[in-house]
Amino acid sequence: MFSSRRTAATIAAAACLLLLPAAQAGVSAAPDDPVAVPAAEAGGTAVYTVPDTDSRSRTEINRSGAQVLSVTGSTATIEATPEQAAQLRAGGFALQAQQDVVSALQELNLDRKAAPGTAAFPPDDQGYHTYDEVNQVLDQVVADHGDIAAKSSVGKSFEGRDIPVLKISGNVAQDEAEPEVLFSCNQHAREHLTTEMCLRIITRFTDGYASDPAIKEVVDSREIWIVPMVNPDGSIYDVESGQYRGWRKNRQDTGTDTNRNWDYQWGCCGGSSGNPASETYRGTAPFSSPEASQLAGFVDSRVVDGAQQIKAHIDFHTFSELVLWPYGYTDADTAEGMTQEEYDRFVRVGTEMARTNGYTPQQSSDLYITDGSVNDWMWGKHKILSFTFEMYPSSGGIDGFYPPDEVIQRETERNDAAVDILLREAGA
Ligand code: 0X9
Ligand code: CA
Ligand code: CA
Ligand code: ZN
Repeated sequence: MFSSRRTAATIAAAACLLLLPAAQAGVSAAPDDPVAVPAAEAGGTAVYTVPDTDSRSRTEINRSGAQVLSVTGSTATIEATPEQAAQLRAGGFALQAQQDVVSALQELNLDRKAAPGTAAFPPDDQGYHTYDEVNQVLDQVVADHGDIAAKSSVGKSFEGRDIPVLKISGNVAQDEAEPEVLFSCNQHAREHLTTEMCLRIITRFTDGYASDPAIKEVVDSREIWIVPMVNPDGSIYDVESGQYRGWRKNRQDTGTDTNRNWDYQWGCCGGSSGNPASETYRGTAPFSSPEASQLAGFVDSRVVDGAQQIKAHIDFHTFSELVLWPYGYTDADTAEGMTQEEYDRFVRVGTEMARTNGYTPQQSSDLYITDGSVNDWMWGKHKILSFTFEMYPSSGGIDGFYPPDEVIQRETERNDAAVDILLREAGA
């Protein structure tokens, strides 16, 4: 049945569908059967490394419908169907096959002792928080620290879930004239380590408030907004079967890449796809995805007396260990809405943050062109000093999205100093 469904799918749709191992796609493979259908037969995607790429060629790779997963130096790791791989090879790219995605996921799921019907995250990854657990943490933080923490919602996801936001500040119930800072996580479903990053920020600034004068100083002089799960539907979908699915997008029809759906130069420049099956599908219109639209509405709502209160922002992603700044839609440093002086500030702050965590700082289009991404909108519309962090690991295939829960503490603490720098810079 799996193969007949596969045959019925278009090749393009298969790129997405086949991220689902058979056992969790609701089809007939036995849960204890780890044998993958060979990728070529399946028409499924595989992971390849590609040497000697630059931002131009990586944009070209994305335009073929394949997807750049990570970049280390000039070597890109990409995910492609056999057809896309053949096309890229014909275009002169030296693809080296690593592993097909279905078997990579099956291997990973076996390694983490995942099985259908087990808890949402596999038994070995219980350190990660599900949507319900995120809400429990937020509720507990508010119960313990109601003077400095307040929970609300930026709005509903496509499937109708609240997208929670926590505010942390002295006199939290008042809207005070203090620089506001936004941290957002988990736009991409499978990037679960980012949710833990937002939770780390929350616990550090609430648990540390009473005992750490430096923390108290920051909390009393800023209003910090944290959205730990921008894409709850996708995040839940990725884990709800008990086995990881490798899902990236939201759950609207075949999924929109919310990080291509922001209303700034939307779809302008070949940095997103118009094909609904693509992993970088930009949606039917700017802000057609409720998740991007609701988060944008929240940011718009922080304009008070004509002045945007949010001064700085980090959107956390995985992976590649990068600090990225706008614009993503163009290779140019300066463009409409970005003077040389403003660009230089991004370079200065981005480089300073990267020195503390060992990431590589660069303009986001140095990775590849993206249009409709969150940072371009935050800066282009609101002049918010907006960065993307691509967290741990520095390289890898599909497994790069699923580091074992043992690394959560180390890899989230790693960004403490960078987070502090951004909070400082919001007052500059
Ligand atoms: O492609 C993306 O959306 C981000 N990479 S990921 O592997 N997490 O999907 C990078 C976005 C960088 N572009 C901008 N920030 N403009
Ligand atoms: Ca305050
Ligand atoms: Ca305020
Ligand atoms: Zn991402």
